Amino acid sequence: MGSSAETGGWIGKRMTRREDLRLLKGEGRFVDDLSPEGCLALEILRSPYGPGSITCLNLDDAAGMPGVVAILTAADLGGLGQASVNALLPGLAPRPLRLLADGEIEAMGQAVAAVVAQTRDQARDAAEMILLEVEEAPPEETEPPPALTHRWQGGMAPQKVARQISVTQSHALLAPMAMEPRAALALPEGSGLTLHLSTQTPQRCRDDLAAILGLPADTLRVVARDVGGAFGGKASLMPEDALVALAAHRLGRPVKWVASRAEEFLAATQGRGARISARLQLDESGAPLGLTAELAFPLGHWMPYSALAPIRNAGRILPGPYAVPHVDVRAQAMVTAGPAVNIYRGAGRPEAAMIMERLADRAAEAMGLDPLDWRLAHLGQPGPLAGGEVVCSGDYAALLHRLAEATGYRALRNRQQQRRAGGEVCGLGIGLYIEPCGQGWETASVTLEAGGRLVARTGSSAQGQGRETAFAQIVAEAIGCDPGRVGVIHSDTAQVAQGIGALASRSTAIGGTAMWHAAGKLGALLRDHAAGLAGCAAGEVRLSDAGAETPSRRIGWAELAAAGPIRADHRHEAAAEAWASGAVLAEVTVDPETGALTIDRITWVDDAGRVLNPLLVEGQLWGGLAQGIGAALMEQVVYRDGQLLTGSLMDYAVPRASDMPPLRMISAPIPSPANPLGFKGVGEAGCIGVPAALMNAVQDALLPFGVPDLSFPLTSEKIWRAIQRLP
Ligand code: SMO
Repeated sequence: MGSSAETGGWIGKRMTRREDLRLLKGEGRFVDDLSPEGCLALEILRSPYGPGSITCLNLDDAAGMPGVVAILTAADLGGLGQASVNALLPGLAPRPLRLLADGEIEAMGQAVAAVVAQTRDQARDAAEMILLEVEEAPPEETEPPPALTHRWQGGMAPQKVARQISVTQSHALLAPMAMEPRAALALPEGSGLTLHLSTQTPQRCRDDLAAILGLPADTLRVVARDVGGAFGGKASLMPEDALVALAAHRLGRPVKWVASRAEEFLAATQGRGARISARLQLDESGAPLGLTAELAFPLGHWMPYSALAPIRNAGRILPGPYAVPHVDVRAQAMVTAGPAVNIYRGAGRPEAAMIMERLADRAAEAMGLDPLDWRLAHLGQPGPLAGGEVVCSGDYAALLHRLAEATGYRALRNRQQQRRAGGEVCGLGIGLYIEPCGQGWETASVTLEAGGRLVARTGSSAQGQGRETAFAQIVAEAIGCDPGRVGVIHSDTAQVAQGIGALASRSTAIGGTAMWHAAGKLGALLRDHAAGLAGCAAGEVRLSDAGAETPSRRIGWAELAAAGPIRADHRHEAAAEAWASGAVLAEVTVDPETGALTIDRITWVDDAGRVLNPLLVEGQLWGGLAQGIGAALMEQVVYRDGQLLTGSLMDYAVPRASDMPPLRMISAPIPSPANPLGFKGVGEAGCIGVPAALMNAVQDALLPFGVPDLSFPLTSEKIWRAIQRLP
């Protein structure tokens, strides 16, 4: 396949993003930038009440409002099909999305009616004129049975336990905070529709919409041109997307909906929210013998496609990077009276890392060891985990040694003792993690088109990661041309009929591998073609940015393309998952008077496998770190008395540039054997290792105060109360 040695070395090159000039010049095209002729606006009436029965839904006043074209309620939705829910674990009774509440309200914020009007303001005004009365149900007295239970078990249960370490953690619900809120625009076309969606999964959205609307999938085209962030919040089809499609299909006119930020807080999917209890059994030397854990994950009141991914990820990757010969993990997922809880950057991996990292620190404390030393003594190896998953590669000891060396860890510990003696409150925290990066398949094609340009089409989508830059590098490496010759097309089902999209940190490992194979196949076709033209053997042809070099002459790209396009396709099915890993050290100082936390520095040794483009990797690490800091320090969705207190960015804190700490990143790549290029995932890592390191650092800082286990977010109030021994 590609002859990387002699051609360019595009893989590993620090290329700037080809996407950026367009975006920086304001030439990005997000859904709300599109306003076709005669486009109607859709706005949604959401229940301001929690669970209960709808006793009155009167549209009369709203229907007479200026500009109103139609109002949809559940009564108009007969005969619709269902979206899919990924059966990642057995035994789930799925609750797929419903477009509008039907008789019962299951959660505050649930959509009750959709108003379509000439303008957004008119639709909004009319929605306010709908009379909705709900008889709220009394709070449930008994917990309903879980929607799903699952157990991961493996290894021999320990016989003789010397000590048991217990930790319980509650994770706040988080809002996946994309800069661009969700948005949908549907245009009737022939017997079907074109949908512009802000989504991570265009093809699956098309298939789910086809099922819901009862239309053949090939009459629907889903396009996601620019997507302004997603983080899991746009990974699955949402009720509003389907409402827009339905309204446009019924009315025969373009219809658009763009979520307000308030709506995103009310009704977008949320992340995290689990409660986890775990116990690590140790022998007399402090070595782990077994891990038992109970995971309780909320689901919200309906289930998007990936609803089970977080609980499955959390359960299957325990005990993480440690040598624990026995695991017994019991998980349950509960339907709850809130928005759907779905994947959010990390998707279960942060929860698993958090519990193991706290157990590790507590175990070290119990054994009178430094947290680094306990870890170094009890690291596992890549290969099978006790619960059955198989980690492809990694060297956890190397990560920790590198981290200790780079930070001067032992000296930092000495310095901490001195600072403590001087009355300062300061801590060091390690976060060690493993991170599986997705399974399944992805598609790619590469075509030599008229004029000599190469066009790569990928089923992976993009929401700001730099996909076009990255995949052009892969094609250039495989073919031997310059990346500038390669155009990359994605996120349009008319151009790429089959694909999965961008989620689970899978795009480069799986989508990039598909692209590598497709480009390799095209290279072979091109060499054959050039050999025919030049009358030589294919083995004598070398491709370069100038075209095909043959013994007799050089055939330029345009000439190669002159007889018509030449295309190669590949569908890559990953035989195994690629597992990234990393180690983070957080250094923090706490002001004991106020509880205010300062992150003095974060050092991060990261094994993201073979690095395709260091600039893109660093961007992903930085972004994940920002969201990891958000989760650790400030973000939480708060409900009180059934109402949402964090309904705007005035109330829900997200990190700002000034919250970013000094960061040192050290790349320690071990190529993954799971794919030919050795790629692993990287996009979610910052949400996995960084929060765990911060938690351990804060708990370490508070050790002299004898503080019990804390939960995120570590607000100054929470830290101050802990120091003051207040509840
Ligand atoms: S949380 Mo990601 O979009 O799999």
